Amino acid sequence: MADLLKLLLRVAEKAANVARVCRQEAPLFQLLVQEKTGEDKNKKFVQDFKTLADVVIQEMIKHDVGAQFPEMLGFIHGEESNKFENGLGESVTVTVCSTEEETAKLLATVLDGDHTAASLLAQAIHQDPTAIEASTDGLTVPLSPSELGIWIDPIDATSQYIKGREEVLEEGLLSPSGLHCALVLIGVYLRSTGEPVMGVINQPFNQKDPAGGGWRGKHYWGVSWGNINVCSVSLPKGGPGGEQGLSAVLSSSEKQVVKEALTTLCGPDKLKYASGAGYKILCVILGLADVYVLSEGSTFKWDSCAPHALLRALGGGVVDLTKSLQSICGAQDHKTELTYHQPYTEYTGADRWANHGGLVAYRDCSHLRIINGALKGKL
Ligand code: 2IP
Ligand code: CA
Repeated sequence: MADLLKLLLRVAEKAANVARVCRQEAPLFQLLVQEKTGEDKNKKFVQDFKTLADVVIQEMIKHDVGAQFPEMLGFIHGEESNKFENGLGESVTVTVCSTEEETAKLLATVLDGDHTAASLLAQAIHQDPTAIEASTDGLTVPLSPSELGIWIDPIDATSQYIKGREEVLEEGLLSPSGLHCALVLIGVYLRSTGEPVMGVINQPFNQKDPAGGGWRGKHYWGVSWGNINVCSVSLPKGGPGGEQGLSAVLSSSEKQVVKEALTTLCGPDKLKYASGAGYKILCVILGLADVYVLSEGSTFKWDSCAPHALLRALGGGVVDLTKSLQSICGAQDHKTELTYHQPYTEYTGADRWANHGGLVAYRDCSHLRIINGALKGKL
């Protein structure tokens, strides 16, 4: 498990480099932000450069993990399909090839011959990232790669990534929108039970280098299995809620009834809104909010798996809100925790993997009980 963790930290850093390069290199940036008009709207390569960047990152992670742990191939999933259609109507399967040149050649076919963009992207994919320090020495978990599966969200909060607003982050404060909400999320779950056992979160745009103007990222990780609970984040003392009441973070599109119930519970100052499902769970992990409540099924397994593992390592978790409100013993009932191994067979496409019952992310069980009490009978 320590080797898998080191590898995931490395590939997440590579993914963050690709995300940064797509914003830093003009030919890629233009593809990323361009408005689609007229005829171009129907060309899939133009329509979906962002999707291509996502697919390329996802395939790179599959490629690198599969090379070191072949038993995991077939159990590495993500949001995107790697089948593309170029402007000529040809179908292309995007994969990471063994050399940078081959990858560039393949990408050029999806980018309708834009060799500059294809080469820049291939270069970022094949580049070795700077070493990631993680004190994983002595971390032994009795699980083998053949028991595990992976969920990847190559870039969560894509709209913030594309808008690209730069914020100066203040220590200890939640900042509702901007580039810092974009996260690379890699979660590992147990195939037999679906529990999340390891998570890596990479924030590609954490701090802008005042000298060079480039961005520095930040990463977080956690492992949770049986009595082994290790997290790169330490628990904040008291947190923003502390004795003064609970703080919550919501999506700005949350239902009015939930907004009202939580305004009553937390008070207007302790109820915050932020973009990105992954970023909102990260806020709970970092103690910038006590809970993240979502009443809709608008998140997916790839959004929640990685940060869920970190919360478990800290003694918290992520429950299905609908099930949690129905359960008699609330937080004591572990059956309400989200799992990652089984699709909803009554749905098709991405919806098979949605967290349909909504969710509550929490660090402390007592907070989950308070949320259950405040929302019971209201949804
Ligand atoms: C999205 C992204 C959105 C979030 C949505 C996710 O993933 O995190 O920001 O909505 O649930 O699925 P909201 O910000 O309202 O919480 P992606 O950006 O990868 O599509
Ligand atoms: Ca997402």
